This record gives sequence, C-alpha cells and structure tokens, in this order.
Amino acid sequence: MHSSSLPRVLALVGMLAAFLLPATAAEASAPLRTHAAARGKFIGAALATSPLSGESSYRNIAATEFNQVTAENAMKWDSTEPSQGQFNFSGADAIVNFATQNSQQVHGHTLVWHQQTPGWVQGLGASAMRTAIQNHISGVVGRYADNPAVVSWDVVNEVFDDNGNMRTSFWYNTLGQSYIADAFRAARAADSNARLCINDYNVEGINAKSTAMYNLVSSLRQQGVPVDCVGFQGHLAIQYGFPNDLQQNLQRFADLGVQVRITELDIRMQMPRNSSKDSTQATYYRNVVNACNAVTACAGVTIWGFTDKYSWVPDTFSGEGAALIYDESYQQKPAYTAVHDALAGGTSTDTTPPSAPGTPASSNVTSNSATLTWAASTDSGGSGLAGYDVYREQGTNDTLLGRSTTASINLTGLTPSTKYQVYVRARDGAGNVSGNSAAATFTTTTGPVGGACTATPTVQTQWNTGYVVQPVTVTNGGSSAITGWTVTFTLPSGHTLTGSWNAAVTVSGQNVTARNANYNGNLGAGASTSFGFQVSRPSGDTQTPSSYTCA
Ligand code: 9MR
Repeated sequence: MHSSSLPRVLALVGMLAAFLLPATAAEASAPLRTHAAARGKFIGAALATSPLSGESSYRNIAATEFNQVTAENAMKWDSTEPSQGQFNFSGADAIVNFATQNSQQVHGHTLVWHQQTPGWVQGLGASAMRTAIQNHISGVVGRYADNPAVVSWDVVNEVFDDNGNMRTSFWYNTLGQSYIADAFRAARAADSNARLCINDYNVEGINAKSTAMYNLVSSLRQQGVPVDCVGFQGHLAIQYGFPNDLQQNLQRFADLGVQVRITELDIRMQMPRNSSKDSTQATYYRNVVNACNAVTACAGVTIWGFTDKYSWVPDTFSGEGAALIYDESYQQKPAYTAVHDALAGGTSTDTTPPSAPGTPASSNVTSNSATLTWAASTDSGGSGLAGYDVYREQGTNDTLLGRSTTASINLTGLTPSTKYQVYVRARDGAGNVSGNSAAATFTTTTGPVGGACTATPTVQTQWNTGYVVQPVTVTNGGSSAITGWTVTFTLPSGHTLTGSWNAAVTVSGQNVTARNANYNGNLGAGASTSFGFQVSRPSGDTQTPSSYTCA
C-alpha cells in the first residue's frame, strides 16, 4: 500500500464506522463530565484530601468523571484558620491544584458555619467576632480570588434550624441575623467575581424550611446583599421518599434571579444493600439530575463524595450507608448509570415509553384530599421508570394534580363537594411518556361545618409600594380534625400578588384563593398553621387586603 493512502483508508473506515454504528455509541460511554458539559452544567464530587493523595483509583475517577469539585473538609474554618490569623492552605491548595490540572471548577465550602469552627472563634464577643469573620473571609476568599478554578463559595451554611427558624448558633446568639449579610458583603469585597451561595439541607422540597430560605434570599437581595446562588444539599434517604416538588422548588428560587445548584447529593439506604434498594436509589439520583436539567438556572449537581469507601453517612446514621454512585471497590452502581443516562438524556437511545399505568382507584376521600393507587407501569426501553403524573381531566386543559415516584399518591388541596375525573401517565428516565391510564372519578365530601376554620392575617412589613402579610394564621376552631383548608380574601384594586409561601395560591381578578400546601392541610381540633404572601401596590396607597374567609 502506498504510504500516503493509509490515512485515507483509515479515514474511510472511520466514516463507514460512524455511519454504521449508532451516532450515540461513542458518546454514550463517555464519562459523566462530557455529558454534563454538553448541557452547560457541571457534575461534581466532594473530595477528601487523604485518598486524593494516596489512592490512584480515587484520583483517576475524580479526574475523569467530574468537571467540578468541592473540598469535603479542607476549606472549612478549622482547616484554614485553626488559630487566629494563622492560615493553613495545604489541604485547600491540594484540591485546587488537582482541579486546575484536570480542568475542573472548584466550589469553596464553607466560610461561616456553626460546625468545624475552632473554639477561639466561638468564644469571641460581638465586635471581635465580626472582625474575625471579615479577616477569615478576606484571607480565604482572597487567596483564591485570582485563581480561575475557584468560581463560587458557600458563604453561609445551614443558618436555619429544622423548622425554618434562624438556628441559634454561636453566630446568631452573638451577632443576631446581621452576620449573614456581613459575610456576603465581605466575600464580595474579597472577590468581586465569585458566585456567592447560601447552602442548606432539607430544603429540597417545598416546605417550611425551604420557604424560610426563600423569604431570606428574597429579602437579602431586596436589601442589595450579594446573594447569587442557593445550594440545596440533597442528603436524601430512600426510606423517606423523594421530594417530588424538587424541580418546582428549584424553579421558584430561580425565579428570584439566583442560580441554584445541588451541592451535597447522597442517597442513603438501610444496610445491607440489595438490588431493589439499588434500583430505588438509582431512580432518586436520576430524578435529581433530571430536575436540575429541567431548570435553566440550575448550574449542576455535586455528589458528596463518589465512592461508598469514603462517605460520612455510616459514621452518622447507624445502620445506613451505600449512599454514593460507586461501591467500596470503585465499581459503578446502578446509581452511576442513572446519573449518566440522565445527563446523556437528549442522546439516549431509549425511545420506548413505559406501559400505561392501571386505572387509579380512590380511597380516603375527604372534603379536600384523596388517595389514588394504581397498578405500576413497566419500562423496557432501558432508561427505567422515573415516576407518574396524575392529571385531572378538564376538557382541553387537563391540569396536573401531582407527581409521584411510586404507584400511589395522596392528593391534597382539593375543592369540597367536587367531582374529579383523573388519569395517570408514567415517565421513564429518558423522558418518554406512556399512554393515559383509564380514567376514574371520585367526589370530594362537603367541607367542614361553616365557622370551624378561621384565617387571621398579620401585616408583617409594609413600604410605600408593597407589603408582606405573614403570618396568616389558619385555625381549626371546630371539634374534629380537618384535612385541608381554603382561605379567600380580596386585594384592593391596583394591588398585585408577587409571591406566596406555605399555600397553593390562585388569583382571579382581585379575588385570591389560598389552599393548604401538601404538608400543612391536616389540622387537629384547635390546631393552627400559617401561610404568607407579598403584594405590590400603587405608591401612596396604604390599603391592605380584606374579607378573609376560611372553609
Ligand atoms: O462530609 C463531612 C464530614 O467528613 C465531616 O466530618 C462533617 C463535619 O461536620 O461534615 C461533613 O460534611 C457536611 C457539609 O460540610 C455540610 N453539610 C452536611 C455535610 C454532612 O454532614
């Protein structure tokens, strides 16, 4: 063969192969980061310094699979400033250098947290503590301000307690809430380009804590505090169910104008592992990545480690573990495939929809809630069943009543004395949607006896062009429990609702209807809950809403 014809033959063979093989064959086996990058997202892992320096398997996977890294511990205060003014960046630098060598972005974690902060900080008085925060942030953020790998920071971490109140940490007890804004301003001063985040756990779904976070971020930004991003940690467990409103929750934060990200994803299980738990875990991982894919402002997903060999979970939750996407021997688990396929999504070869679900059967029907259960769908296309969507049949515009990852759903916030015709569709991991199940009907019972439920509003703050009504306290004054409530009120003319929390709110003209969210509808006799909302109004108008009713 003539020497110059060999490359041509090889090129032809290549073209032929490209033609004969499915277009996605090469890409399908590509590492996670390739697929994430193709979507403009990151897929990341938290890294621990010791295996990073000591184990080549750990290093190789960390380098090849991820395009983003977070230091699991090395950038925390006890590592970077163990004694006052004595900075130590050895661990932090090791991770930043690794990321630089492997073209990965680094998320700095974390500047102000109530854990892993040395005793010398915790004992300071207010003024000295304020100075310590300034110096720490300028020292740590300042060190990497000119380093292109380090692009973002968790400025404050876990400032809420589990009920959504401010955590009474030593920060809060010494400085009040002001430390949060101060920390963000100090971080901006130290690096004008870095993306500055607030990060927390149990805020993945729409609940009291995530709503407290939403209100805080909204109010900080209104005050000009540089909060650019919200981190949803994502420490999930298969035995506690999946937060089906994750995507909706990410979107409501995105609508505030912030970037959102999943920062510490792990999905634990009760040990021992088995294939059924692995498969549920894989579905959860897939759902998280799909939620981020579906929200434009979601920058990416960081997994809190990658191998079960190194995970905080077994040390913290007795009897639980196996929360990551590689096992203890660095073998990929079904969760890896799920993350991979969700990232590869658009290029998936699965075009086979799941089978249609069985006809839903209703039970536990009350005035505003009902349980539906149906025979599960099966999915043979390879990407796996991702979940179900439950619709109300309403002529041309059917409405989505809810989503579930299991073959059952508890619908809440329904209207009393109303006939519902419903059907279910299944989705798979590649986004294929099944045919509709057969429809079923049920009718909600009449509502609670009039007068049992009351709504009492409090105008929390008002300014020239708007106000916040919070809490609107909803009380079940009756003698038996209710499973839902509906509050109505009237907005003065020219007033516009701009936000609400802890209720499902619809507006028609000036009439507002607020129904319980899926977590605060159950009120025992005498029990109360609350929701809130925000309104803009014409300058100079001092009116607030009137005619509150509750049923
Ligand atoms: O994974 C981290 C573990 O190695 C540390 O011992 C622990 C100390 O509190 O922190 C773990 O990481 C936490 C993260 O920094 C903040 N969110 C919760 C994480 C799990 O506890």
